[in-house]
Amino acid sequence: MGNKQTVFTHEQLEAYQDNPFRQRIAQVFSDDGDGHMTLDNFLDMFSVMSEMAPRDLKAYYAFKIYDFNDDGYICAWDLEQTVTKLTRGELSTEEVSLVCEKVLGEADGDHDGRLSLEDFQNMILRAPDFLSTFHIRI
Ligand SMILES: [Ca+2]
Ligand SMILES: [Ca+2]
Repeated sequence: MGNKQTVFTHEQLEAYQDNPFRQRIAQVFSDDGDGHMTLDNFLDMFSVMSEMAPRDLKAYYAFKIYDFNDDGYICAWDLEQTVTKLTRGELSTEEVSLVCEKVLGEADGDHDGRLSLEDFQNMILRAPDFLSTFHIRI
């Protein structure tokens, strides 16, 4: 078990319950990919989301979570789902499209119209907000 903690605080569980990506997070961290998490899956998730986790590790999992259709890239459609959830539905469809265009325009380093993990990691250096959902204060 290493130094993983085994008891969750009320605040940690609340932060998780309140996370707009909860369902996606559960899918990514569950062994079977259908969102049924074992205790070990939970522990892995909390260690990735802890403030102590290295940024690259967080970026790797954030990328998987934002890649809604699991094809290894964040395309415009994935990005729209992401921005809509990050802003908790407070932006209009046009505003979401504008944000996505801007993010893709700035972060798509090789201009293939979608974000690879490398594009995404570069984006996070400029827009750390994209990782903010993946911090849980411990
Ligand atoms: Ca995708
Ligand atoms: Ca690209």
